[in-house]
Amino acid sequence: MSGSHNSLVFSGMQPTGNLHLGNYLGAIRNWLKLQDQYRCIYCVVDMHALTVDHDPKSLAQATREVAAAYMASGVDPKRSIIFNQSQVAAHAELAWVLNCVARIGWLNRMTQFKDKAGKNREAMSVGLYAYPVLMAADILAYRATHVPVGDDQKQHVELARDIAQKFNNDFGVADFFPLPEPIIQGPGMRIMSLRDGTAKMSKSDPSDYSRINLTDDADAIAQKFRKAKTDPHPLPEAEKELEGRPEADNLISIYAAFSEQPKQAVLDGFRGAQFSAFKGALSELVVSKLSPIAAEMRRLLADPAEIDRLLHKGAEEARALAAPVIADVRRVVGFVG
Ligand code: AQP
Repeated sequence: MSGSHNSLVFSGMQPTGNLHLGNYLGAIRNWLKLQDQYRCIYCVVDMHALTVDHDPKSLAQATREVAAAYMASGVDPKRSIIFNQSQVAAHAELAWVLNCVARIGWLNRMTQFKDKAGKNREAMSVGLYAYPVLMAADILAYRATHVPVGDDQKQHVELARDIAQKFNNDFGVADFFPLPEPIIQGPGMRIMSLRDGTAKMSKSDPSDYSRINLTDDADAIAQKFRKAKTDPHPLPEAEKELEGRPEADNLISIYAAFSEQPKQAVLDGFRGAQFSAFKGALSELVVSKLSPIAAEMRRLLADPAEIDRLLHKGAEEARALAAPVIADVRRVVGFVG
């Protein structure tokens, strides 16, 4: 923990549709146990969803789906704060101040922007470029100390630390913001696409066969694993031999993550097996873990008014926590009133 700040966990997910296995293993699943140790805030970051083309007609439903996925996976709205970002103005207000602290050179190093923009950099929104600053504001508005994320978001949490440090230095307010630490756990840190073992599994991949969605039924899951890209060799005996075989490594990692055992233990059980046999076992395991979550999501989504009520209540709690921090920021930077 940094400085004298109380431990507090913040994390979020964008309502950009198609929540998948990577989001679950890399993020949500790790959030659950943190509820036993910390005060936790789990946000649906709908303002981040505006950074790429989005359909206003589906944003509300996508927001409710993410909230339902949190709760169906075991995030408890009685213990943790669940809300959607746009209901709490502190995020946007602090993001502006932090935009004036962060340096362009720092943002230029962000690999997620480079990946998402590709060759189309000039045509991207300013919001996509500044996305990591809004993420820093999400975290710092609550003086959060710990941020559980997948491996792909580690660089953004490190940027949030740099921004916090520079704010503290620039304004001569040592320890004003804690330096948040990423929490990245387990073999599910970075799940790759089922079509290409070198690209991460992503909500926005145009191919639905690249990912297992949390709401996929048993048939869809089995079919996607059957069609998942592999190589012509049988499964190896030792973990080291997975090097250079990204697709095999990914499928073994998914099995390891869901069965909560090391990759070597999975290989011990399947050494020398053909992929077809392994994929059958993998489908069964994943279906057994995801189908209760999908069923609970469907139950919750049947009552959207109740989800909205919970998000409202969470937003009220979040506003109350952020209010003193924003008041302090206003004073420190010299705003009147
Ligand atoms: N493939 C992944 N493996 C492990 N963790 C992952 N996460 C995302 N993809 C993987 C983790 O999920 C959390 C929420 O991510 P997000 O919604 O903020 O967006 P993202 O990281 O950009 O995820 P996607 O799925 O790739 O979404 P799109 O396609 O909309 O950009 C984060 O903790 C992330 O680490």
